[in-house]
Amino acid sequence: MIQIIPTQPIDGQKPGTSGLRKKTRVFMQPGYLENFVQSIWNGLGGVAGKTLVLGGDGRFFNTEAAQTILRMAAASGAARVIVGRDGLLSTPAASHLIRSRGADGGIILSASHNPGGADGDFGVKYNTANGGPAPESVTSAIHDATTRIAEYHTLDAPALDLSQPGQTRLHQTEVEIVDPVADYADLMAELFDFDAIRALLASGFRLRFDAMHAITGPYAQEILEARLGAAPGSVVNATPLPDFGGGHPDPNPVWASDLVAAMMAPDAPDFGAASDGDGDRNMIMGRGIYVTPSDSLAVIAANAHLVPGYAGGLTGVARSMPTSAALDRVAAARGITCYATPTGWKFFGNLLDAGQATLCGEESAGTGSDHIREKDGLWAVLIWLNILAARTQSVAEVMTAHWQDFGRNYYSRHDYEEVDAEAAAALIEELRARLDKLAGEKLGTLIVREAEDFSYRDPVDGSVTARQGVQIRFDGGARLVLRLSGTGTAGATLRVYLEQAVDGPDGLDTEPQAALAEVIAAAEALCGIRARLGRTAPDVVT
Ligand code: G16
Repeated sequence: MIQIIPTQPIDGQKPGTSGLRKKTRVFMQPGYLENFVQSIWNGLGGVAGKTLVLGGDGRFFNTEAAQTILRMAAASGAARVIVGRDGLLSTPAASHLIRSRGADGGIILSASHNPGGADGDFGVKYNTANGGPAPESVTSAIHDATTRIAEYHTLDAPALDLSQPGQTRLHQTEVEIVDPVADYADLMAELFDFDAIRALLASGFRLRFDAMHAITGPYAQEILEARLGAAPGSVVNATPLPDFGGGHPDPNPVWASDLVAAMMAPDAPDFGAASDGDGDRNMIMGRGIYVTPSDSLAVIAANAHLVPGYAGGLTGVARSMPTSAALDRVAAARGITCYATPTGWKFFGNLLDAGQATLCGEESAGTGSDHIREKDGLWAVLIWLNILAARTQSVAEVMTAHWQDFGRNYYSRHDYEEVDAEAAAALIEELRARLDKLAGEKLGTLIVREAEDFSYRDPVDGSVTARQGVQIRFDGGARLVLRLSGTGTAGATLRVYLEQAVDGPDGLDTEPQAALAEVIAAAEALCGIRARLGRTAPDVVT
């Protein structure tokens, strides 16, 4: 029985860098999720007759939200909803399912790397038929719909049993429950040389994959342990939990400190990796070495031809603007174009769809390719394993050789989290007002070469996205970027991105924070971040 429930617009339902993210309790307020979901339908011009994919990362409220969305899709006449068993799908698996099943779009329930639980964060994002995050034109239409909503449609129906794969029906909508892992694992087997990886793992090579009690546990157990033969127990924290075991499922040296400790120990495994809440981010380590996401992207670009799925070479590569220029060095050496986009995976979609880029990545631990339209944590792990198998070198040896061949871009990001939103916005606005006059100014020991507020013109559709971060380049190869995060749910997060390029052959093995000391000092000299935000140090250093 369809129910039409009168409602009113709720303030603040504006999708950010990656969908709508709020405190879980905000999403649990009566009508909050319903308003946003109905606004997605309205922003799309309705879902009658459409096929949708639905799944989430299993965080607290995932189950209830999936049932609500199923009822709302059925009440609005969707022809079919393909849903992961128990309402679960990793973000990469959802992207793949949308593409492989020719769906019109999909809803992913996740706040990604943000903590979960009743007091944590929840999120909803809409992906389009190409499998990628909705572009700005679609998210603005959805936001617009949230400001005009007057009613939502749902069903008076009991919860569906989503625990077994199969077909069922809700009102007039076909609901297909699928194994969340199988299709994705098959795709990985097509891209990579599983025999070579299996041989590597059989040769005594040890790995540790930390699923951080998030969605990739079952995926990693199936692919790494069952299909590739990694020793049982190689996948740790493998059981997804609604609150991620109280942890912060963000694969970086701070939040995955257990993995870092294991990889820095004398008896460390050969390879270590982690993924985030919804499985799209990755962290790569070798024995005694952490690989920055920017370096990982560059190494993958330089070695992709060794991997079956990319043996034909790369058409082009892309990185987000704050990501280091290590990728640019590889692209220049290989004679391919390297695009710099704003932060947000959605900006890679057009380049991937148009065949102008094969490989994309971001400093925020996202790496992926044209196999889907999201970043992909386990894909990054598998391409590294395939490269290590093909090169018969350790991670540390691969990195040393890479820096010798291409030069090195020391890189770090300093985050000031949950700071006063007005103070952070004022800091950025004042900086913007000074940009025209910065060239030639001395900040600490560094001289500004050029300064800009990054603006992106999409080479495929010509759309322009402005005000995407302050970028300052210095004489001598240093770069500083400042921007406010678009994924936080409390206060503001200021991200300070620091880079120092060294061409080599000398100076390639300095400790990164030491190599970046002059840029760190220049950032303070520029705008007195710590004093203005009332902090003595960044909260997270990656
Ligand atoms: C999301 C986006 C990424 C972006 C990251 C950080 O990642 O998909 O493209 O780089 O947020 O964005 P911000 O700096 O605005 O917080 P995820 O893994 O959270 O979906």
